[in-house]
Amino acid sequence: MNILSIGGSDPSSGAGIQSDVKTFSNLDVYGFTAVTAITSQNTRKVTSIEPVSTKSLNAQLDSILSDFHIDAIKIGMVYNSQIIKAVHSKIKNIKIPIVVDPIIKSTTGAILLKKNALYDYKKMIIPLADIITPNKYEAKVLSGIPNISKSAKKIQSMGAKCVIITGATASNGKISDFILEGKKEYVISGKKIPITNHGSGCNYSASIAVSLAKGIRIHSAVKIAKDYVYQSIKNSIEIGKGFSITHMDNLNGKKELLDSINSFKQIKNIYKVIPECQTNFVFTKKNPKTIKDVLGISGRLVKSGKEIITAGEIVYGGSQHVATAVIHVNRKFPEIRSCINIKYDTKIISKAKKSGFTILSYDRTDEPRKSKRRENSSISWGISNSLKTKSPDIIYHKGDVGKEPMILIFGKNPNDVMKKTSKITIH
Ligand code: PXL
Repeated sequence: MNILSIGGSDPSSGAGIQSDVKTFSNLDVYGFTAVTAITSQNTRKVTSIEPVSTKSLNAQLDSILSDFHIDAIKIGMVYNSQIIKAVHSKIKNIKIPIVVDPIIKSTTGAILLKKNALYDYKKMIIPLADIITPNKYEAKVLSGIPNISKSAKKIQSMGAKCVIITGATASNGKISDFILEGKKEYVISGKKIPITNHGSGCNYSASIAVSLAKGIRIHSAVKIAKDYVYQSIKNSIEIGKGFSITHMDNLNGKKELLDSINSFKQIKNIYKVIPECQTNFVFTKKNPKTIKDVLGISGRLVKSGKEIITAGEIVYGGSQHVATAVIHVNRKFPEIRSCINIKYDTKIISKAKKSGFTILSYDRTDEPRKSKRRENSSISWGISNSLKTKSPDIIYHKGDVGKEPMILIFGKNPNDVMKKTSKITIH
């Protein structure tokens, strides 16, 4: 997949085309850019803005459009009327999804769309949009209407097919986006992190562009974008003296986990160790607090005949039980960050003993009734009760009424877990 981002250069790489290239890359898409303006800014202020010449912009767009297949376009900062006209005339006949992110002011307060260009922006950029993603402030500037629903309708009447007003409302730690998709209106809420960051708006619209390129429906695209922005704010870095810059870490973690899942699938006869409740394979960030800090497979590794299929995606919060187990072990042994669950088998335990593994176990029938009633509590109880002074390679239990016996294999990283699994399973 290839996406073209048309927008301003931000030398701090917090926003603009530099940020978009990072987002595309994080989401496994190749990013092209066409620079509309060169801004000079850091995390505290914008000190200069120089739009590029239309000749240069046209040449950049020609270079990209004449050579590459493009799956979607994102339009960000288009500073003045000349830039707007140039973008419009090059893009207007292109039949690929276009996301327009109206950039009016920077986080630090600088004007990024000239006031006298607003008319041309509404006439020439908004109609290009399959999706437009103004925040509440930008929606009001574009429509002149403070009411969210009316404002979205007004922007749609200017020619945008779908209008998403980000951060339309916020209350009780939630932030909600308002979506007007054709005639349908709906709201999608997510957790709010109450800090202003540099880059979150760009991250949102770039993620939406990736989803559109992949043919993902708007409702899901919004959820994915909200999650991406949430993670990027959570991981934001105080790299300068002003606002934090949104950032994604542990994406290598995702790749590491994926590689190890693929190697796990290649272990001979490994389908035999997949339990009834299926298998999850997890990798946590450092210092995890909740399962949202742990990468896991949303639909687990499932057995189909002698084959193992990854059902779902590798996402934060993708596992409940195995993630809970690794969080508990990680609290006592921070070097342990990965875990997999496989079917209980005495032969596997004997083999692990022979390999010198540190093996712990707990008896679920010993769990106090009070604890059992709490959702997801057995694993917390079992792990906390079994941990000793040495970090475990394996923790197992032999089940309880209606509960399947299980082996959990722990390691520093997914590759470590995969290797241990390969060593002790019967081939
Ligand atoms: O965050 C919006 C934005 C987009 N594009 C560029 C920017 C900014 C904010 O500073 O500088 C080039």
